[in-house]
Amino acid sequence: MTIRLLPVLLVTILIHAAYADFSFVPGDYYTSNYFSRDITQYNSSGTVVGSFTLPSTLGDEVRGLAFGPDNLLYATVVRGSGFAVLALDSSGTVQQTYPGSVYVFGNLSDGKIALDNQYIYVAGQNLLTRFTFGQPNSGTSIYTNNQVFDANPLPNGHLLVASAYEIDEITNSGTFIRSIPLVGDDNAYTDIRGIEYDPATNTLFVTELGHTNFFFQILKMDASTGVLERNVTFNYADDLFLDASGRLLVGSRTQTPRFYTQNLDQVGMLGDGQQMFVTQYMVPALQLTSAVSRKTHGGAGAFDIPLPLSGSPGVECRTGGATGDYTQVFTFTNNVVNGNATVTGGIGTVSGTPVFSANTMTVNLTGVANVQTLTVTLSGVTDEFSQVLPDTPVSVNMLIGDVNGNGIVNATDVAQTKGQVGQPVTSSNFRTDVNASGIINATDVAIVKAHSGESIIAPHARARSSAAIATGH
Ligand SMILES: [Ca+2]
Ligand SMILES: [Ca+2]
Repeated sequence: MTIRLLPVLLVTILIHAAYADFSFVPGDYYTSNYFSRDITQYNSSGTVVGSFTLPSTLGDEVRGLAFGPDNLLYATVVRGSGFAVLALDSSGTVQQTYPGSVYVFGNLSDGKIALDNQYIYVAGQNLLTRFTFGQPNSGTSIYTNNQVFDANPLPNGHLLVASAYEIDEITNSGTFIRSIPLVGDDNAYTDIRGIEYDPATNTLFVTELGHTNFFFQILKMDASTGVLERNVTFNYADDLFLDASGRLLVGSRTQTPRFYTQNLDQVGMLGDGQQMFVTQYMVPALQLTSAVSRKTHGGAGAFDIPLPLSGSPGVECRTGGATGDYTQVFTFTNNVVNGNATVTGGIGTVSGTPVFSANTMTVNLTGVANVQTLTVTLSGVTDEFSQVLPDTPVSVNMLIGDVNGNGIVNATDVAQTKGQVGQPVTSSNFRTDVNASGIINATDVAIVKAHSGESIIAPHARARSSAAIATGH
């Protein structure tokens, strides 16, 4: 008896362990479905990593999902002849319940939810219900039409709302602004199910069940004019979500959710199995947070010269050896996976391909000339969430011997270097180890003296100085 039960027990434990990790992870996707109380979690690669089942005491089904500005997951749940919006934390504990009276069980596509910083909107039946954050009993209908299926807040504080045959822009209190026509197909929407809007490109995406010879469409449209720019077929396409990387995730009544580019080319799928409602936990924006010029000083280790991202460039005062070699390390908000670096100002070239490790990108440079401003431009840097950094230039002033970093090499730098001779190289004096040998000695003093008179801030002085060096005077 025990032997026969054991495998079953093991399988149960394994499944439970694999799905016990339901949590809120930046970039992860979350889905729900009609006729189910499950919320499924997928990692950013689209693999199922967790799930949460709503206790039946809290609702009959989970429908629309959206993350709020408070990082809680807002879920529309069917409750008998009405519904509720539950604000769930990452353990699935209900933090707030917003009760509604609309019969969202009445249509499989009902219950989509959208949020802005002030309100929660739920589409269902012929109504758009609006709640004020933090006020559970604030539910009020702000819009009516023939089968209201989706809403999408806009940057201007308005929202787009989709009924089965119409898309309107309204204020957040429901005042009508305009209708967006469909210009293309037969100039008429047929059974819209979902909408999504990209303010960056003013593009509107629409799913509709469609009509004869135009079934199950995903439409890409100009949001100002309604002109249809492209359409593809996806059976029972329904809820749409524009993810952090700009890809469109589309759920379906009968199909596994799919990813599309904004040009509606399919580029992947989400896990395995049909899911209707889709969303993503927010992702931090990809930004460059710091840059340094790094050199290893023999046995004393590596030391970094900060390269400010704005204002006056940092000053690299150390020698680059016979071939002018330097290394720059860039640090970002998120883990980065690829990208390019090129010299776009000054004399020098990028050597090899950049190295990516966690949230850093390391760029090796060679042939870097002295007494110049060098600009390295990062392009196409992409993070683990497929977000791409805009082209970003970072400049450094190359001035060997400028140990105090004021843009000119003079007696002050010589004196400062002399003052450190014989001292161990530390984070407070490493700039005086100008040849990065790991010791500060007469060689460093001699290098600073040899470059004395050179300047990054006075081009005329630099020209004279170079000429003097060239002629040996
Ligand atoms: Ca100086
Ligand atoms: Ca040295």
